[in-house]
Amino acid sequence: MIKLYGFAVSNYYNMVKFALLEKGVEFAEVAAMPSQESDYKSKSPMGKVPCIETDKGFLSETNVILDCLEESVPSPALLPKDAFARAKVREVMKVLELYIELPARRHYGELFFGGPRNQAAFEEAKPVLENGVKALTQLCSMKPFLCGEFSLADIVAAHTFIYAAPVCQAIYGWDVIGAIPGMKAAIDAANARPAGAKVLADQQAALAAMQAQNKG
Ligand SMILES: N[C@@H](CCC(=O)N[C@@H](CS)C(=O)NCC(=O)O)C(=O)O
Repeated sequence: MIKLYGFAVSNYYNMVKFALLEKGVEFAEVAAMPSQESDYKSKSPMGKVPCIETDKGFLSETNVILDCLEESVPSPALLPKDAFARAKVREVMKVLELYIELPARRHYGELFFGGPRNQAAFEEAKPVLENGVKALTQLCSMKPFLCGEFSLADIVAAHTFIYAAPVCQAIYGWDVIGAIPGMKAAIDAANARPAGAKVLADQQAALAAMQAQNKG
């Protein structure tokens, strides 16, 4: 049985969990935090969350894990059959990661962990995010999901904006989801799926527990 290592506050972890649930794959969740200790790095070489353990070994990097799942469990499909259409979904996933997730993540310390204002990030991240928003507006049909049928792009979007949206609101006073026509409805529809709702409920419970622990 596949083991999924990580924790339910991690948005990358939740992308993999969402895909596993959508595909009806049996898996076990193994609690793990990012770590530079050699034991964890023997499983996930960059020390990041998530990684999975399969009967063939460990695998890290979320988009790689998602691709491996899609190839090893093709049904129900989370990518279109046509090669070009598949690539278009991956193009959207790449934009979400490089130009929404990563610049927004530069503010996580300030927003979620009480760190100081990252002035360099404040100036540098916004233009990257704005370009990302334009690219997504251009690329996504939103009919009704990002690339038409429900796909990995919707899973990645739901769990990218889950933290990028509060970051943009708090740091820039900017409704980043509202800036992309159709994005809110597509994310709401993804989160309303049984798999999406389960992942979101677990994420919210884990986040509340983490916040309570940090206060106490
Ligand atoms: N490129 C990695 C990024 C995963 C990632 O950044 N995970 C976070 C938790 S949400 C983490 O492990 N952070 C600790 C670190 O960056 O050292 C992936 O796609 O899986």
